[in-house]
Amino acid sequence: MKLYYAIGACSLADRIALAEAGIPCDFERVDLHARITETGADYAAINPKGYVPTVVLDGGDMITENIAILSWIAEQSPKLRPEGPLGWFRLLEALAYISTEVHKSFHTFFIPDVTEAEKEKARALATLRLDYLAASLKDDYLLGSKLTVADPYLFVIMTWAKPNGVILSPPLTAYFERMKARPAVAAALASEGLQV
Ligand SMILES: N[C@@H](CCC(=O)N[C@@H](CS)C(=O)NCC(=O)O)C(=O)O
Repeated sequence: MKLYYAIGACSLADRIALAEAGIPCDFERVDLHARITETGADYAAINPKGYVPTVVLDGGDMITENIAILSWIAEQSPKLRPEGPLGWFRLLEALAYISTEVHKSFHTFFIPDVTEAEKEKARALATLRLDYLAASLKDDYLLGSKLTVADPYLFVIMTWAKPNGVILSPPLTAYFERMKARPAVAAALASEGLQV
């Protein structure tokens, strides 16, 4: 299988989750401005949505959207999903919150020529969304004592906080450091040449 990614983008969540799951994968970098991959392929022809992540499975089927890709990884690797009768739904609930509330609250920072006032508004919203998670964090990971595929997604968004002036509360700073210390996370960061 192959993951189309951009350096430091939300596709890093899928790279980390794949590493945690021990699922072998090839990686192809996408230049999101030029819409060309590192092999010179036209990215729009691969995924007409034009953004990352995209996964192409060994049989040729394509999956897009972090919620779907991370759910697929969790299905392959049950250790990365919560247990119990509501486990799947707790996972979807967390992935949806991270995608549609936390991830989206960082959107402004990636728009060129955005004003400082707009950035300040975005910081306030991102802080509000993250504060909810800080308050609900009762254990080492988002959904309890073990890592699930929701954690790499939140972690990657948190890597965008400091560079954009979003201050993480102490519980989230501790969570961030805990995630960073995981060998799969460190390896994924190194693969993309990132220091966070
Ligand atoms: N709805 C998508 C959004 C993915 C997304 O926001 N990707 C960003 C990188 S984190 C991207 O590729 N942006 C470039 C663009 O939209 O042109 C998902 O959840 O997977």
